[in-house]
Amino acid sequence: MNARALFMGTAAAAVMAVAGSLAPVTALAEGAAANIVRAATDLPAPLARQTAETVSIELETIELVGQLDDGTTYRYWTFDGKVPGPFARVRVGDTVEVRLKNHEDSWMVHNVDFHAVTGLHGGGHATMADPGEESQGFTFKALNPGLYVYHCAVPLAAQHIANGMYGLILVEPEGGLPPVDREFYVMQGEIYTEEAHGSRGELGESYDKLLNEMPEYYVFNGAANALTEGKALHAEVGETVRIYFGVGGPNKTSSFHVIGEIFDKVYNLGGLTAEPLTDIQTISVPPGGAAAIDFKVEVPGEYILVDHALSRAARGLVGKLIVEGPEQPDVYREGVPERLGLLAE
Ligand SMILES: [Cu+2]
Repeated sequence: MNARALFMGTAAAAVMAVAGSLAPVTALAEGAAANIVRAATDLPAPLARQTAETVSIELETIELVGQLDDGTTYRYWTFDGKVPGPFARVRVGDTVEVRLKNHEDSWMVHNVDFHAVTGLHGGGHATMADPGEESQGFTFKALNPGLYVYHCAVPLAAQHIANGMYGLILVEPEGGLPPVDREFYVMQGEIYTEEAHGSRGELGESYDKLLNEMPEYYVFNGAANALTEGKALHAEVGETVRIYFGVGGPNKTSSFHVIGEIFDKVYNLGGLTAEPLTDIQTISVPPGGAAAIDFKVEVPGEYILVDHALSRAARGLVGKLIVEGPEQPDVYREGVPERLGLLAE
């Protein structure tokens, strides 16, 4: 299997970026900023194979000016031009060949450290690449199933992560995960700009705020309010959904919550071999950590993805899951009988 198969949807996302931004933010006057938001639907399908194989992951580190907020841009450092980087999907026992190239227009050295790797720096040592260079790469055996973060680990790693260099790799257990109707890919991060939240134009990074852990922006999939409007998550009443949720960080633990829903199952901390937690309201996901969350959507409406440290919502950390279908008054309806006149007789 090649990287294209592993990262199905990346090309489609690139086409969408060219065709016009689907992000809720409006076009900038200069029109030069890229849409760096990776769609929550941009992940490969379950592998559905019974045997281990040799698979390839090919990444390119790209620095580019992207749209951070309405009228606001930022120079992102990315894997493959989007935040988060591509969702990698392998199976336990697979032998994985990782190749990393650093785009010639980069200013910085980059690499990649996969938490799914057992070995030196998670591959970080073998993937160091100067601008315009390709690293020697590395090969690893996926020993432990789970949902893992990967990230750039070039010093100062916190800076590379804050600028967008993180993603998830799923190592499917034998037999895979229980099937669901829809799978989504969501990651949380922080951005430390010199200018205050809400400033317009191209913002610069603040080293002081980074070291003091005082971000101006909090983001799902790279930009303020990115997973709303044209990039909201969608499902139909009665479907089961799974969110692969990770925190790039670099610093803040997420108290991930979906307003109006209860997580039926949580693969806590990304562990896929223990029994999942059940009936959970909010999960705690540390930087460099992840969780898979399953729930059935029983009632139509707009469900809001948040970090329940809710001040962060005002700094960009809001997403939406839009559920369509017939009303389910047995599960939820507005009003109580006497207020609706139903007890009149
Ligand atoms: Cu980097």
